[in-house]
Amino acid sequence: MHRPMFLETLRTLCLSQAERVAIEHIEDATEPPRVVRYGELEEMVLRTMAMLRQKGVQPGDRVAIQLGKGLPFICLHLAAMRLSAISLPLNTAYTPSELLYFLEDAEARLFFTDVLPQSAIQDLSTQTSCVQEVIGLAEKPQRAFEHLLAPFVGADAAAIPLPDDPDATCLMIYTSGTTGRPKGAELTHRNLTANLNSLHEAWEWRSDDVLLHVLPLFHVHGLLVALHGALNAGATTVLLTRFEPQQTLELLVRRPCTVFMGVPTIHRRLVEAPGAEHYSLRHMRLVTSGSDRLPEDLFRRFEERFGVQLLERYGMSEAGMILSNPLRGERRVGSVGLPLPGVDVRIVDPESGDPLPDGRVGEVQVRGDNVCKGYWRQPEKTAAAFTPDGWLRTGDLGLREPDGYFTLKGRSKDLIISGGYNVYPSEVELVLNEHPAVEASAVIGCPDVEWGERVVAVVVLRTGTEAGPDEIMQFCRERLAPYKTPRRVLFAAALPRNALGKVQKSALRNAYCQPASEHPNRLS
Ligand code: MCA
Repeated sequence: MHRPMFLETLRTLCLSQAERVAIEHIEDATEPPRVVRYGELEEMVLRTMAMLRQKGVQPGDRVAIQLGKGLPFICLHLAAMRLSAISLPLNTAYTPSELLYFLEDAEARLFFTDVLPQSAIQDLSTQTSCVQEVIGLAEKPQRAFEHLLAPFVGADAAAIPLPDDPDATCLMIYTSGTTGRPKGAELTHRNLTANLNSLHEAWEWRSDDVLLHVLPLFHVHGLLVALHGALNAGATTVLLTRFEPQQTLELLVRRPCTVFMGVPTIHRRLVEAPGAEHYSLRHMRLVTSGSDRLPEDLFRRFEERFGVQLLERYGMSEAGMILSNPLRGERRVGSVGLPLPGVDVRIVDPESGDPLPDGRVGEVQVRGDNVCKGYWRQPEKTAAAFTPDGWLRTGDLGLREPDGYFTLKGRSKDLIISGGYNVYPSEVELVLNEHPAVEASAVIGCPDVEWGERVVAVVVLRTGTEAGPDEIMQFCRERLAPYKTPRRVLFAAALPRNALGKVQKSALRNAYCQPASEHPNRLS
């Protein structure tokens, strides 16, 4: 039986339900939303394809997209994939030096940005050798994009066949690791489609669903789970440019919406929003939580306040969604649920690699058509990420209950999750160590009610040098996106190390993760 890939499903929907609303983009609460029907979306994607082709995009080329939420992002992303090129979404918070790394590493051919001002675009253009054109849309992105598309008609691109190789890379998502710089996870048409099919079945997506979308589009959560999920079902996405709790509650109730997806920080802000007690979300079909552990108190408070139970699920950029609590059936607090349809999950002994019996904690490993094919131009890191028999090592620790539910129990990788964003300590330490006064540094995550964890740096200064926490934070801020920048910098005479010289992060967390008032800034 022919099972269509995502782009084919979407094109069919665009033609068969041209009048249904695909996107309602709310940029400014005081203005009416920009409504795009499925037929119009197809037309815009075709014109974007024609524009990209005219700019020389060939199959396999990387098209970097650093745009805020809106139609330009969606059209460029879908059009690049339709041309068998590779969509490369980039976080809008990246600093120019971070950006340069991604563009060079991916060897992006085109770079669309509404973040960088014209002067920075000029600097960047001279610094990269691979990017053939930087297209700046900073001034009124929507209008600038329409202007860019004006000369093109969709009919010219309609004849371009859909990508025919399901195993070709169509999307690259950068993720970091415990060592070195971020690497691009290569996702294929098959990966995206497998994940959508799993979620369609597990969450019972419907064409009359209305999704309120408040997440960034440049991550798997906002892009593949939320946006693609809704498009793949022919549903309507109400796209909010920025998450704002009051506006979100208002829209969930008044629009009304049936589906909402968030990270724990977002759900907490909803529960704690002034006037939240006046809102009931009982009409909602599905409210999910992911990207970070859902604290038990939040699970309970959300249900008490809004009359609907959060559905916690677990995934990662390399594999999309892996485990989910059931839509119907027990949503077990503290558990990430059951393997999604078509996804195999096992727990193994991290040392021996042997599968472990139920109830024992080990590494969570995943296999299925959802799992990416590896990291862009990094065969060694790709090999290290998979077991010899083809399972992806997630680096997360967990156990399986006898009835099949999985519970996460920590991480074997050095990773901080703040507000649903992954922060890799090694990346922050590399920057800290560039500061002339820094002899050594270690970055840890300290528990935080609002953000899950906060980034804290412990720094050893070179003898005879002086630097205060503000100076060091500023140094980081200039080189790292704000969410990676340490919120606190503490000083130590030395870092605790094991016999092999490895910094003992757990000792640091025990020593330093305490309320700010209990810490002097310099410890000896
Ligand atoms: C913003 N800031 C942050 C974060 N977000 N700092 C640490 N961690 C963060 N996550 C900074 C801002 O730059 C600002 O810094 C200050 O915090 C206050 O910003 P605020 O306005 O309160 O934040 P916000 O803009 O409202 O953002 C909070 C947020 C956002 C809505 C929770 O972080 C968010 O959308 N998170 C979701 C991330 C996500 O989608 N993750 C999925 C990836 P300053 O004032 O100093 O400039 S993981 C994934 O995709 C996997 C596959 C999965 O399973 O889902």
